[in-house]
Amino acid sequence: MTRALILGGTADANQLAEALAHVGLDAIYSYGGRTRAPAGQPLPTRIGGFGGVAGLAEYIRQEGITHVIDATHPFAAEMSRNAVAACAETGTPLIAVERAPWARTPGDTWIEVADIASAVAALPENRARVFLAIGRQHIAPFGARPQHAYTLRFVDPPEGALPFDANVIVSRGPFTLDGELEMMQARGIEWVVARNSGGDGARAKIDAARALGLPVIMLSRPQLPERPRMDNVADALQWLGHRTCLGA
Ligand code: 3Y8
Ligand code: NAP
Repeated sequence: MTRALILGGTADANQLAEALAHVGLDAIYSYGGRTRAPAGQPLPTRIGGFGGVAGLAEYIRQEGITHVIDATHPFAAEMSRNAVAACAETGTPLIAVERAPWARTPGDTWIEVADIASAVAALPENRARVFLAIGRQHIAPFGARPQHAYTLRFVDPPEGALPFDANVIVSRGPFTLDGELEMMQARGIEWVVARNSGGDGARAKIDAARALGLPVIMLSRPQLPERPRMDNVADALQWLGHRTCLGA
């Protein structure tokens, strides 16, 4: 009897949860507990870490999980690595729903960097108006360049002081092209720092930067261990042995 664990927290995971609930498959949706009020799901939901590889392996055994679907974000590298290790340890089938990275298109001005330190180093010396669209967890290193006027975007209001003077937009996305164009023009944004998340939920800022001729410092994805991958929810459903109702 199939009992699936969805490692969630993304638009893809939400679409998968809708589809699994629709076909009545026994599944649990898991959030890491990063945001104060995560979106509700049509499946039983758990929130918070498992306690590393051992904790996830124990959870799989105790809950009788038969399949794990890693539908986390491409930058949720630790969760993805733990899932590979725990599924190997327990002999549990694992699949990753992993959307393709955004590809540079004509008109894009990207500076591709491997890590946050390189992103900081890629900023200009002279004061500029910089939109840091990389969330809350990894912004402190930009404090090394206090000459810039930063705009940050968080899912939840900041707790306590920021590591440097900045203007914060609180919004959880998904974002629209018109909304991004309006925000960037109103704030006179000159540089954008983004992660190559892929998917549609956050690509509007990339399209807006292209339309405005702005440079984007683009953080490349972390390396993940090899694991079976699909780039769409319909295939993941079929992997679980269910005819998809998603038009495939
Ligand atoms: C808690 C679940 C949906 C899903 C929304 C997607 C789209 C918007 C793009 C920008 C970039 C960023 C950030 C972002 C995107 C979707 C999707 C996606 C980027 C939620 C969610 C959780 C999180 C965690 C949060 C991180 C943060 C990253 C903001 C829910 C809304 C910047 C990633 O405050 C914090 O600690 C936030 C942490 C990890 C990265 C960071 O380091 O700060 N996502 N995002 C999940 C959990 O607890 O398990 O609250 O409902 C999900 C979504 N985030 O359609 O409803 O699918 O990719 N999320 C990045 O790309 O750099 C925003 O602002 O342009
Ligand atoms: P991460 O750094 O890869 O994981 C750190 C630890 O958080 C994991 O080892 C695990 O703790 C716990 N964790 C992460 N995701 C979890 C999940 N879905 N269910 C249960 N525990 C989880 O993770 P992250 O990058 O902070 O991402 C956290 C969540 O936000 C994920 O759901 C991800 O899909 C979502 N998200 C992240 C980004 C991003 O930019 N990173 C963007 C959009 C959405 P234990 O070791 O204790 O098990």
